[in-house]
Amino acid sequence: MDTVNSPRLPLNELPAWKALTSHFQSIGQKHLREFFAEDATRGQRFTVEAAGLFLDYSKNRITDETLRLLVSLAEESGLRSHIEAMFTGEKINITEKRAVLHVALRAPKSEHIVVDGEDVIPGVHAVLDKMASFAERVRSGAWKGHTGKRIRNVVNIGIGGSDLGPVMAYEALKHYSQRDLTFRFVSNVDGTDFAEAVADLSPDETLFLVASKTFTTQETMANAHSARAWLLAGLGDEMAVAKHFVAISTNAKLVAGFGIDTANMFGFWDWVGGRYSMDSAIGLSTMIAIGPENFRDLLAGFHAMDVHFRTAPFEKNLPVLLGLLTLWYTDFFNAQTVAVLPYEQYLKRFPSYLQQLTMESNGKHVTLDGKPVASETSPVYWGEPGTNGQHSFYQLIHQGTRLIPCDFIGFAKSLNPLGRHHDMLMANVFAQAEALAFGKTAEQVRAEGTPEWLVPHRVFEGNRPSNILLADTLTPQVLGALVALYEHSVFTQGAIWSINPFDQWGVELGKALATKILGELENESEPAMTHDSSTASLIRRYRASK
Ligand code: G6Q
Repeated sequence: MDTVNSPRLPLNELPAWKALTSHFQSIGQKHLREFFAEDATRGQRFTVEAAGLFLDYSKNRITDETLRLLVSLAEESGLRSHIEAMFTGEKINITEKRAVLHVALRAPKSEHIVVDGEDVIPGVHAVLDKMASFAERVRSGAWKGHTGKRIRNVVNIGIGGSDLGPVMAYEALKHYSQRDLTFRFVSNVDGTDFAEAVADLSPDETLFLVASKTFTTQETMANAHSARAWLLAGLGDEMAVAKHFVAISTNAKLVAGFGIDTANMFGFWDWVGGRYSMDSAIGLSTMIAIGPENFRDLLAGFHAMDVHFRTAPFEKNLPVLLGLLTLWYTDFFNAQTVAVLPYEQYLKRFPSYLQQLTMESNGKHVTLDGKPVASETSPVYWGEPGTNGQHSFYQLIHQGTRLIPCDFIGFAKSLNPLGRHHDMLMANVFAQAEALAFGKTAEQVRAEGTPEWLVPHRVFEGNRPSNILLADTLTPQVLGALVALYEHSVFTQGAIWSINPFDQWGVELGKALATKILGELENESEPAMTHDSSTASLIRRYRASK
């Protein structure tokens, strides 16, 4: 509790912040064309490589001095001690009084991390071993359903952190998945999600993984009960539940209450936040899909980035640099969003995954000591896989009025080599980043013979920053490193903003109101309501027409 709570000057009173403010006045408007013209080695110098990921950050509106000041800001904010506090199990999630130890989920057996007097590492490996033996039984067909048939379909029921990681990882690593198994992910309380997920499945070949840390989440419990009813309607025997349902949870009592044999429960701990849990038992669907060995490679990738984050000097530290660059645009250029643009079809759900990781973590308006923040916090993250976005929203990134820093993600090799496709894909990554940075001047447009009236429309101002992340191939290991990179970039920003990236009080109010309103929607007689006039009349209108 002490490290993150130790008194610190407000962000905008730190010497490095003040220095950055005046530094911004001098270079904020300078064009990337000038930066590159002044230094022929910029494209080689502003790069960093770790855990199988290469980052070219040269197309950012920065100088060596910017980097020096940003690194000083990280130092003055106590980032170094925050990192140590996380890795050593201090209760840095102060509003929930919890340690934050997703890094323990991928630590080797030889490590020791003690929380409340107990080394957590043996427990982590015990769960991984239990997951592995279960996953192998499902994959081999040794695990049989109630009627003796092998499992063909795996349906993960969970929401938020208990859904977005598993579905992203399944899609990202589909190339490595066992193809005679079908995977579905049900999250939304909208009954359509469940109905469509099981429409073509047979209950006797279907295994449900109910993924819920608390086992109280309204959406997940509603879907789990509907799944139970669907299974029983098909198989007609309560005993079937034990063969077709397993739970991933920290709440053994409620799991047993649901009728799931707690021998088939995979546990985790209160120090794993939902959005940081895809490498815990919440990743059981991933492990069944890709197999235990590939899952261990995924963990190894996470761990490699963890070690880098903890030990590399800040100026060579990939997550620290990524976090600092994001903060530079958010707080000094007033950029409101970041576009994440994976040029890899398998990463199609990566932007949605990142939305939760970044925005639920750093979308905060008060500091750790409860005071209003001194600057903007998390930008909005969004994106689509390339090249699709190019034919839709890239227009705004190139010629709109907003500054949108972009993270491009690409791979040297395709998992599905097909003629010229991969060269075409990667040519687009490099071309987009080049076009964004350098644009096209009016003189260049005129020189092409463009009539004068059309010239303004065809000018690209350029000076739009981007990062390019490259890796060799999308392997489980690389995916682990990529996710850990963003986790620690979020951590870096949170530490500097002096906010708590590990709570999510902002999701509470809507949940509480929905519980109250649900009663009013289902009430037989007209309920007495205390809502504002808009909410009350919407409820009346719905009641009348439902
Ligand atoms: C993530 C959040 C949230 C959580 C879901 C599901 O960091 O805490 O998205 O993962 O609300 O919670 P359960 O796993 O408890 O069902």
